[in-house]
Amino acid sequence: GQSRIGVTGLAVMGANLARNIASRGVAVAVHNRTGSKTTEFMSEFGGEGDFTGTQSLQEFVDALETPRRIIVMVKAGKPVDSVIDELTPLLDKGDIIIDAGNSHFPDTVRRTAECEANGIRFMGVGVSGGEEGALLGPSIMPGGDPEAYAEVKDIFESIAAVVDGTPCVVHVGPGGAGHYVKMVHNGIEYADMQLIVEAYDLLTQVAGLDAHAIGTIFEEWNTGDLESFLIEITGKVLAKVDEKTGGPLVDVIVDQAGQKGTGTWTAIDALGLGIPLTGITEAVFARGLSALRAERAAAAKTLAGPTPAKKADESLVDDIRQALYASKVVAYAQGFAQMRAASVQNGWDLHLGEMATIWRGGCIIRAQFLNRIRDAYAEHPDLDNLLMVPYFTEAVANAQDAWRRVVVTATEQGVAIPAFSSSLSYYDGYRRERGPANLIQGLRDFFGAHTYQRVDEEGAFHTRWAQDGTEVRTD
Ligand code: NBP
Repeated sequence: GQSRIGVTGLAVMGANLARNIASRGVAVAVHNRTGSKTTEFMSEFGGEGDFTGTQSLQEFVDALETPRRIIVMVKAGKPVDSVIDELTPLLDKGDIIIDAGNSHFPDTVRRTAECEANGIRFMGVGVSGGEEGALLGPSIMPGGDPEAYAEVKDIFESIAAVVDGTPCVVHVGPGGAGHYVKMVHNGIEYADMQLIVEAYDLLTQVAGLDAHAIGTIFEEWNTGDLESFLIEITGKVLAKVDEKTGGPLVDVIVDQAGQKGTGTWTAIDALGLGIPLTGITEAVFARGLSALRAERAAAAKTLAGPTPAKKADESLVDDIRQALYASKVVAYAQGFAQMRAASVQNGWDLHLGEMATIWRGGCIIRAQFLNRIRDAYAEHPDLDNLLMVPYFTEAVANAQDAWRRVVVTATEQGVAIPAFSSSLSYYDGYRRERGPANLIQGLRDFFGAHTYQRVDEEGAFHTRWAQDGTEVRTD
């Protein structure tokens, strides 16, 4: 018989996704540009389920029942366009192409329109969880035509991670919404990791602890509010003993972070939307700074820091935990505010509580904490900012003294904490009814006649700074 779904692109993600689908009793046709990979896949995994290995795209397309459901899991960027171009002439109206890679959402918007013009339904689907997630249960963020989604919903729900009986997949919204949400997920992952490494840095530089001791602290933190996959694996990475030196492995890993660009996309998008996204953006900048390794080596010999101060006291470790939690709340509040703004701008009608729900399992940012976010949106679907629900308002209020002490200590001791401190600045800026931008408006009016509004009168005003200094109405 014919296969219900096809997967083209059999690198680690595509192969594991195909195996996950087949493990649910679904017949899967598989294909890869380099045919030998398909042959290898079939000899290694062909016995696991109802697979049909195909060598040409024509053979692949012919192996599928209609409407055809085709998952494309190739390298993001040009390869996705190439595959769509090659598939298009072989497909019938109503067939569905599902791009499950990490595509940039504007590309998804464009591809959706291009495919639609050819009568093909296109879906951009975010898949998180790395190779293990793809095989055993990822978090899936499908975007695109809801009727197309209905054709694959049962398959997606059967392969996704499950938390408390709920699969970690929901139709996110039309067009580029799925890849957008995946992008913000990845951005939040950047912020989470940056907060973790700032805590690690303080525990090393200020508290004077070694990697193994810090690993134990993270293990303990993973039993409380911070419980999450990333905190859990931080404990494991810090505990790892290097086979060559016998010391902690982290101590011999080069301090230069890689990146594939999704954090940068998230930050750029936030700038375009005008949404303050300090946690994620500082995390991207911190990776950039880490990459300037040669410059840092020179600067370390040249630029002065503070004279090393007093020893840290006992309470520092718990202060850092609280600073990490409060900063994390801010990073998520910002990321969710960004999704809300994008939803309004694009008419996506994103249900933010559902995003928290499908991120509870399968993905890299999975955490207990997401249950709280889910509850917040269940009660207040139109919430402007997560900081405003009682649970988070109180959590940050309780943590703020510790948070401020940590920022002061780090600053005094010369330890860089861009995410901790910018999150605190965001918090302090957000809770101000009247900020200092009145002066910005005064300056803009001075040099550019950009006008200002008054607190005591409607309308737009300009002061004739260079002339007689009088104020005029300009509206
Ligand atoms: P890669 O991103 O390494 O892509 C390799 C696949 O793309 C191979 O099947 C390759 O075929 C195919 N391909 C390329 Br390259 N150019 C092609 C072209 N012009 N036409 C057709 N096929 C082409 O694979 P991956 O690591 O499995 O990731 C797949 C997607 O999933 C990416 O978008 C990635 O960002 C995303 N993702 C990855 C992870 C992860 O943990 N790795 C997690 C979440 C999402 P070939 O064998 O013929 O070269």
